[in-house]
Amino acid sequence: MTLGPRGLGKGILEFVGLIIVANRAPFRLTPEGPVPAVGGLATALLPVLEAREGTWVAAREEEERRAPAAVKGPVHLELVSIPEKEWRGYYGGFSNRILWPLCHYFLERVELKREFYRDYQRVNWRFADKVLKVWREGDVVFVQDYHLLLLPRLLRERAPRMRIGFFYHIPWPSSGVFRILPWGRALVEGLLGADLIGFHTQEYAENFLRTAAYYGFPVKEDRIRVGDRWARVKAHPLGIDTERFRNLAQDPHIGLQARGLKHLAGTERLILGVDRLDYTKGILERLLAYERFLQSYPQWRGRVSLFQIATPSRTSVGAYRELKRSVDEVVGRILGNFLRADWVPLRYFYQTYTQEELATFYRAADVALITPLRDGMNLVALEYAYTSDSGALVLSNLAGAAQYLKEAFLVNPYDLEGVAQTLDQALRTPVGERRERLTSLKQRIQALDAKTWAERFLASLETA
Ligand code: ADQ
Repeated sequence: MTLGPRGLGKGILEFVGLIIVANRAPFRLTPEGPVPAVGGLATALLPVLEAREGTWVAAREEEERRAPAAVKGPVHLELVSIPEKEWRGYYGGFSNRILWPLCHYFLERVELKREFYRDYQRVNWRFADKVLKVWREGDVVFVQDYHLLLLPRLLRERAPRMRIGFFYHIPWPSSGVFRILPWGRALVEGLLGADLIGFHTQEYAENFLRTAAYYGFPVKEDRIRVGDRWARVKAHPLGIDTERFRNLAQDPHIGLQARGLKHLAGTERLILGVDRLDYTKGILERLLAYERFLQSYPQWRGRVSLFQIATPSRTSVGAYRELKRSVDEVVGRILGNFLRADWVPLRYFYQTYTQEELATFYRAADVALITPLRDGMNLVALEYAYTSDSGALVLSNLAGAAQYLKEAFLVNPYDLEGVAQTLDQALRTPVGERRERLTSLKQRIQALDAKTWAERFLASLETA
């Protein structure tokens, strides 16, 4: 499917072409035309793709079956068709009921079913066929994330000279945990088909090196020997589009909206949580910590309000529907216990917003409470710190972002009392100190800019 001309311009590097492979396309195809996807991946990869002869390979999603065959758009898109049953095993099964919980250390949620693995293999083969169809000698292939761990090796076997990069967006767990998978060796071998493998943090990179060593691959510093070649492993953190968020931070219209939102809260201070509704994001624990905070620090009752935004996510997976019910229940309980005629302690928004609307929330909030139980990076923390003018960021020390955002108020998200205490501290911190922390945070976030991320990764791949 062609969404625009190939070869719109010249890239900085001398590649013939670039093929990005990801489970999701950078925009959804609707009968009305392409709708851009919000989030880190599209932001980070579209500019580099547009600047080259770029192709994006992704799975064709159910809702896109009725979309027009060709739509005018920014890049050349190739869709991989996947039969419904295989999609369920590959996506809802192996990706989201095995790899996702395992890599986030939710071992009791891992469902080791062989049929999931078989569908995962089949879909990775389908992706390999599609990539090989569009690949031309010299093209660089850049594969994304945990849905496609087997792909690099499948490509390497059929095109030994292909340049392959891979970025893993979620945590790579300790090797002791990864070994739980009966297919662990095959997955690691699959990934080792790549020349360069990137992770958000040094910790994940080291975990991967140890996992490869466990399966018997010789490891030398940041390199792993695979037959007669070497694969390189690197921490290469992905951040946000800082130019975009700087503009949102300065937009006077959004400033006005933010004041309106603060007025709606009706309290001295506004606390904000923004997440996909996912058990790794710690929404339930955060609500319990907030409940504890209202109990332990009664002086804040009537003076603070928590706005929790939860984006609907993976609603076809049972665990996510159960989580929704539990969150609804705790929201109801907090409101039942604390709501007063003149004070709404908590507002819960179960919906998706535009980036402008999210920026409005960021600018209105005095404190962002970002407390995932595990997270590869967490871009919301970066977006908040970059957009806020005088707010405080309370951040989980189990998010990859905590490795970089040292001036945040770091918390252990499992320690409800500790979160409540740090929330009190953040609320009491004078504006001067909050601004100083934000200035340092913004500098750190600038260094992780998403628009240069892919260029930097591809430059490392050249020399890998
Ligand atoms: P996610 O788990 O999706 O990403 P995150 O990094 O926080 O988590 O990115 C979420 C994105 O969605 C943000 O850009 C945010 O603005 C947007 N978003 C969230 N709620 C929204 C809403 N209600 N409406 C609109 N947009 C919303 C995975 C990994 C992370 C890793 C990223 C990037 O799990 O750890 O940081 O990939 O590699």
